[in-house]
Amino acid sequence: MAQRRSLPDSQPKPWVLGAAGAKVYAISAQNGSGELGTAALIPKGDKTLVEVAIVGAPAGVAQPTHIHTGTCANLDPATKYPPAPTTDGVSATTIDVPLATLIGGGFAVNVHKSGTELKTYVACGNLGGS
Ligand SMILES: [Cu+2]
Repeated sequence: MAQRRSLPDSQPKPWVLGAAGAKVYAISAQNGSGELGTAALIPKGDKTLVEVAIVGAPAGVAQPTHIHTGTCANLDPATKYPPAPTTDGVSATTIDVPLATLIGGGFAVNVHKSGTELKTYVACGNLGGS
């Protein structure tokens, strides 16, 4: 009988993509970073689990990850909601906002290069629309 194994914490967790009501949006590289991936939004009642999975992320660097108002092309620099930093390509945080708000209000999720290089955006994905 096959034994169930769990992936290491540093790996994206693909089973959330099948979670009931989950929405998944592409995250594209910015400023030549080569970092790209997905943002999965999983409804948790009045809250939402935000799972960011990025390939090409630098090992061991906590990359600040935020939900901002606007689009990737025109982002309000003020952070609207702050999920945990993406570290080794993964961020998973339940935030106190319903899914319908996140996908209905003109928001984008972005990833910054590092805590000391906040002004360099390395990846971004628009939320909503599909
Ligand atoms: Cu940000």
